[in-house]
Amino acid sequence: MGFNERENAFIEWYPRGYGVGFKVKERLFETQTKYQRLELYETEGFGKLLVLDGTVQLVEIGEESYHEPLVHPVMLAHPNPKNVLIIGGGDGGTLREVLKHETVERAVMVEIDEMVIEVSRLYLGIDKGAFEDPRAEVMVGDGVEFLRNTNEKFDVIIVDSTDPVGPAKMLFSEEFFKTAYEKLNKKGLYITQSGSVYLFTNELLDAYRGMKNVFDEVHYFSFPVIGYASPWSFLVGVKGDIDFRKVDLERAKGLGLYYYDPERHETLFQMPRYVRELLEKRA
Ligand code: AG3
Repeated sequence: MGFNERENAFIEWYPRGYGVGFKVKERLFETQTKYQRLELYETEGFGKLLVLDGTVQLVEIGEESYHEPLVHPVMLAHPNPKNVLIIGGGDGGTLREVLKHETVERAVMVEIDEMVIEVSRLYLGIDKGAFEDPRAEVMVGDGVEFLRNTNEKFDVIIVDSTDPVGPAKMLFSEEFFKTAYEKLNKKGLYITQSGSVYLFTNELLDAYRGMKNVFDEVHYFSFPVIGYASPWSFLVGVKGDIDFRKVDLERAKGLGLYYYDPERHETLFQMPRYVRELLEKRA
């Protein structure tokens, strides 16, 4: 797991020996935070690489292939998202994309690991000033606790966590989905990344079933993400009367999108046949 001296590459090993790697130009640094091992590299062809506990969080060149599908489909399907909550997302990429929406009055981000915010702010800069935006409120804390205790309600809740295994597991539990449902306004959308379609299929199906038990409607989609074992899956929970299959193309103008194409929103829902069959079975 991790940096490979012989290859001069960082390689993330997924289950069944499936690897995703990047040739490294420079090892920028490595530290053990209160919660996890954090590594930062300069890669040969994809800019900086951020790694947490041996798993690729993002590569600088291509990170939008994750942040765009995580943020814009829900933001554009919601009729008027004003109050947005982000759980995780310490690098600031999700916050940056959320704040592109003019409807947003307040975006709260709750990240458990202060070091991720610090390191990203200082050495990565993909937040592009989002942390300083007056509409942003950045908090360090446990997202599960925060959501349980807040009196606030949100239009959109975005979970930008690590994998559905290990420390973030709680974020994929039915109990947590229930809390999230309660803390959404009458009409609201919830989205979570839910792992590699091929390599975390069971975790994905478990999360899908949990969400099905809680939300009024659940949608699955996947997207080819640069840096992860693609395709990557996302799950959307709907509360109230919102059609996630339709997005507002007017509001999509001016977002400067590169990967997610709102004019082809329906293509998000393509999936391998066996995944459709499994999801139908779990429903
Ligand atoms: N959030 C982590 C997605 C999970 C990646 N998993 C993996 N490589 N095994 C990304 C943080 C970016 N804001």
